[in-house]
Amino acid sequence: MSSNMITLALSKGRIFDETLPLLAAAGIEVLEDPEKSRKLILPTNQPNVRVVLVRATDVPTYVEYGGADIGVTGKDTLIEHGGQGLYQPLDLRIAKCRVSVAVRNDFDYAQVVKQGSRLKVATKYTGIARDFFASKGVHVDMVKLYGSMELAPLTGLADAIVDLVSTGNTLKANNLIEVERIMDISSYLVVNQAALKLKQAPLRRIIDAFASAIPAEK
Ligand code: PRT
Ligand code: MG
Repeated sequence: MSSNMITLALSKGRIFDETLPLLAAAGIEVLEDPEKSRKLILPTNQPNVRVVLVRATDVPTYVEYGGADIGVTGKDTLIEHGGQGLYQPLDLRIAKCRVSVAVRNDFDYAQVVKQGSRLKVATKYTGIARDFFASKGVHVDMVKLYGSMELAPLTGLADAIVDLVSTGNTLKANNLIEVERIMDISSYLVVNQAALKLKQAPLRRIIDAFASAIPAEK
């Protein structure tokens, strides 16, 4: 690989889709559709820029260790990763949602908090959940899950979940209600710190173009 190649890590789905307009502002066009291609490395119209497709939770790791120079990742994922070794120059204000606590309609969350009883929490976001409940003084038993958190309260696996909510439709469809809003989430540009020094000019160009194309605050 030539040393002036810029590798950008993205995950398929909403992050890829919502990053496309920012790439366009930088004059970068991805030449293949990740939903149609089986390739994990996608060329762009710029010979020195390529996109690697990784799991959303792996983006910070790729950038931390230099598997990619730059990436786009949710604040949720960034907090759970820890952010070590990553320069985080921009809140891109895309892929917005929130991290919330949800329970079954018929579960008396306020009572559990008031009485100081233990709460069984299922989540992929154990770091965020631990900090949040510790700050409230609520004792929790944490169950780590990797997906379909909504199922946990319905099957008795947990009393509550900590998960991402955007429209609220998924909670509603599963008879769950949002009882706490922990934090607002959007996606960030993350940059490998060594790459920022070694490939300063091309990375600065991308960072500046992204900055100029960030959607306005709603
Ligand atoms: O899906 P997969 O397991 O492959 O990986 P992933 O879930 O980590 O990736 P992806 O692409 O689903 O999410 C990547 C990032 O998008 C997350 O880290 C968030 O920062 C951001 N994002 C924004 C969201 C949502 N909105 C969102 N609504 N990620 C997930 N959701 C899910 C949520 O988990 C819940 O299941 O959508 C459901 C709720 O949506 P509503 O609209 O019904 O409330
Ligand atoms: Mg998902």
